[in-house]
Formats: sequence, C-alpha cells, structure tokens
Amino acid sequence: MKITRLRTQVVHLPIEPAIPTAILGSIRSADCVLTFLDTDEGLTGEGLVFSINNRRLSVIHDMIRQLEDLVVGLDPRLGGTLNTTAWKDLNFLGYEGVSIVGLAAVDNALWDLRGKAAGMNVAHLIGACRSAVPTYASGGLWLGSSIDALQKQARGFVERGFRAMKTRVGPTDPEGMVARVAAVREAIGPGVGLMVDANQQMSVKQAIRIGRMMEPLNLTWFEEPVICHNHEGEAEIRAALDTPIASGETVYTHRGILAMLQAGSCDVMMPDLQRMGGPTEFLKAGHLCEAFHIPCSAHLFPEMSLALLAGLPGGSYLEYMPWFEAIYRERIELDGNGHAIVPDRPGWGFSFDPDAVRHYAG
Ligand code: SMN
Ligand code: MG
Repeated sequence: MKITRLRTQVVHLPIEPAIPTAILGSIRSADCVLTFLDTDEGLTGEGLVFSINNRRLSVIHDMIRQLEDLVVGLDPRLGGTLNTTAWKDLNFLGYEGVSIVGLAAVDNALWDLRGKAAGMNVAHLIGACRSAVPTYASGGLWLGSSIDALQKQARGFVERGFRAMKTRVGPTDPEGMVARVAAVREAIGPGVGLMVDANQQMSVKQAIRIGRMMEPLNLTWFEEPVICHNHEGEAEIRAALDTPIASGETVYTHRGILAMLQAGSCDVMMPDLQRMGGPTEFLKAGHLCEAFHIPCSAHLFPEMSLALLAGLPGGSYLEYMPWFEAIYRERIELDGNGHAIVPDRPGWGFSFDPDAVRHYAG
C-alpha cells in the first residue's frame, strides 16, 4: 500500500456560549485543519490539529501542505520512517511551534491509516493495557460561572456518568477562588475526582498559598500553576504541597517532556498530541513518563488520545473536551465507572462525518 495524496480541509467549529479564560481571552471557536492521507488501496487516514478563534490557522494549514512530499509514496506499514525524515527536514525551522504542529497533523492521519490497514483500533495495534480509560469532564466549570452555575454544571456532569471533572482558578481573590472550588466539591461529594487548572496565571508564591488553601478539598491535581517554562518553579510548588501537580500541555515533543521529568516538575504529565508532533512522539513521551514513575494523562484531542492512553502502561486520565465531537460520526461512550470505552473500530475509531465537514467547512 502506498500513500498517494495528502488532502486538507479547514472547518470552523463554534463554541457556544463563548468561554472566558485567563490565558486565551474569550474562546469562541475551535478551528481545525482536517488532514487526509489517501492510498492506492482506497483506505484514507484521518487526523486533525486546531487553533483557538482561528488564530494563525492559515499558517498551520500551509505547514501541513508543505509536508506532503514527506508522505507521498510512503508505505503506511513503514510509518515510523516519517519521523526520521521529518526530523531532518524540520531541522531548519526547529522542533517547536508550527513545524511540530504540522508534523502532528500528518502523523495523526498516518496512525489512523496504520490502524485501518491492520483492521485494528490504534489501542489494540499498540497492545492495549486497558479496554477503557478514566476520563474527566473538562468542557465546563469555567472562571466566568457563578457559584450556582458551577454547582449545577458539576451535578450535571455526575448525572451524565462522569466520575471526575476539572474547574479553573485564577491568581486574584484567593479566598473567593477557593470558595468556588469548595462549592464544586460540595456539589459532587467526596467520591468524584476534582482537578483545578490555573492556566499558568500564578507566581510560585501565589500557587503555594492557594494550593495550601485547597489541600482539604482533596484535589486529583492542581494544573499548570505557573508559566509553562518555569519547571523549577513547578518543582518548588510540588515540593511544598501534598496535592499532585499536573503539567505538560504547553511543551513540544518528547524532548520537552524529558526536560520536565528531569526537573521533577510534576506528579502527572499531560502531553498535548498536537504539541508532541503526533502519536509517535506522544508514545515516546508516555514511555519516558513510565521510566520516571509519572502517570501520563493527555491534553485535549480525546477522540485520538483515548487509544494512546489505553496503550500506555502508565496511562492516566483522558481529558473529555467536547469541542471536536461535532465533526465526528461517532461519540466517546462512558462505562458505568466514568471510563471512556476504547472502541473496536479500526484506526482511531472516530471518523469525520462528511455532512458535518461540509456544514462547518471554511
Ligand atoms: C486548555 C488550554 C487550552 C485550550 C483548551 C483548554 C486548558 C485545559 O488548559 O487543560 O483544558
Ligand atoms: Mg490545562
């Protein structure tokens, strides 16, 4: 089998109502470049990368298009060679930012194709360690919500079958922030996992202070307390608190993850498939985490990250973010314990719905 063509399609997925965030302003849309790898045997691999509010999506799109010559003619069974050739090719542009996001789009589609060619889900192709992955609801409990709205939404997540969820905190008004998290804890009771994400908005001192105030709330983790490159600061916060520190969504490739592990910056790693540069690098990152005895979660892209977390011995929580589901035919299903079920369907097991693609095309 040979790859004959790389196709792309931009889609604009609205996020309604818009989400007020500390780091990214108001989030109104998830805008994706869908990437398709066609073959001479009729199979097509699919993957996506995205940007928020359509920012610089055209640059990402162009980067992906520019990588076509690395995959045309490639036998998907030799998919591992993409990274070798891409590493040489991208040396000039570098191993962070848009070059790696472009590689991710191609590698995401290539792994889907490998699964489809083998007739297996990517999880099973790797040799899955579990048939379902614990997941947490992430599409809610935002900073702009009132306490009443937070509690209502938190209860709604439990009613839908979630056994964990994430809320957000900021650096100002520590007492008020902690009261918001406490209100969510009160609404869901002690038996449901609760994560808190500061989106890099705190100083080390602020994070330790607010982190100490939140200790009685038995958080599953406290995420990205400080600016993403301050690994020493993360390690300091980690040493000061009993609450596990989660981080990793903002670094690139397995080398970024390795630097974090070496700095002892977190208790839970959460690589982002797009910033890793695709599944090949994501899995390397996951295996590095295992070597450092750090559980590996994932940032966003639940329809693809599910299979990868199922395939990692140290695989941890899947972030259930509903932003992308409008473009897929299938939906992630939960079992009775709040775990996302790994589908039997080949490839990612989640495929783009042509009607939805037409509807959201831009
Ligand atoms: C987040 C960051 C960027 C886009 C979406 C969500 C957030 C998370 O940090 O972890 O969900
Ligand atoms: Mg985060």
